[in-house]
Amino acid sequence: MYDETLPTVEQLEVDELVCWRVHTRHGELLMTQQGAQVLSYQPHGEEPVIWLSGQAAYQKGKAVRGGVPVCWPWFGDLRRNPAEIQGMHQGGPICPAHGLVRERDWTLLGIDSEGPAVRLDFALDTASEPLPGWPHAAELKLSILMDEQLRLTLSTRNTGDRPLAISQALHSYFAVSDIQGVEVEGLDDCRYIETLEDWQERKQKGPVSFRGETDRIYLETPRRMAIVDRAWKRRILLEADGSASAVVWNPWIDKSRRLSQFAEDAWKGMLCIETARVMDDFLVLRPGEEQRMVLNISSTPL
Ligand code: TA6
Repeated sequence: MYDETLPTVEQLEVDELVCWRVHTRHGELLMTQQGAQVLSYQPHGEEPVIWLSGQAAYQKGKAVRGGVPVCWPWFGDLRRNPAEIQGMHQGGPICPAHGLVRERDWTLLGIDSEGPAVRLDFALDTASEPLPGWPHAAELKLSILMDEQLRLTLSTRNTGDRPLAISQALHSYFAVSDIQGVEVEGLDDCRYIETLEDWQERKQKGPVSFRGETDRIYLETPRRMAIVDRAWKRRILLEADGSASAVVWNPWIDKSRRLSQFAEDAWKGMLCIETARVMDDFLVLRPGEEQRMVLNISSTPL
């Protein structure tokens, strides 16, 4: 007799990409080998927690819009990174936004079920699979554990003989009822960089609410922050370890028109909160050193 409480993992092809659909008694997850990218995550009986664009393209070498792209070995525009990180790049013009690994296939190390939970482990070894313009040896791993929550652990080990300077982010797209009615709790009194106003430094007062394009880098962030969504009567809780910076982004109306794989009104239903190591919170790894960044995502009723 089939025991429906046991998890199921199905490997499938979505257009050009190898994907896995994981179904457990808690919810459903879809992820792809390209970029070891979580694409969607929905607890049973709830609205999706992780947002995926309705115009997502599943093509080799093109990051899928939505889910949790991994930004590494730099976040954002390389030229806006600290000099130590810029110095790690020794290539010519090849320096795409958000680094070099979200458009490459990672190696599946394994899929394990632990009772009602499922864990998928991926790795990318830059010694055996060099990144263009970034001639350094590192072992990058992402572990995704789905039980009643979703836990992502991104680890970097410096397998070379010189220090590594890296900025990174789990660029999580969250699904919201309407960005105009949600708030982000937990960032009160945090310093942030207002990238839309000449990268000036500001200080957050109270919860973050949204009345226009928002693209802020918060610094000295606490372990816990939450998206409060009164219309969907839920709070999405983010708990981070090994990260003291976070990016809060919504493109709003005008920027949405310039984004690929993004419907004109998609800005209303999504919000990025990106658990990061950026700006003065970037990673420095001695030879042989490993550092981890953990993000635990859960949703609770309001
Ligand atoms: O994390 C915020 C951000 O840097 C925005 O400025 C916007 O560019 C977004 O990332 C999406 O970047 P992408 O390269 O995925 O289109």
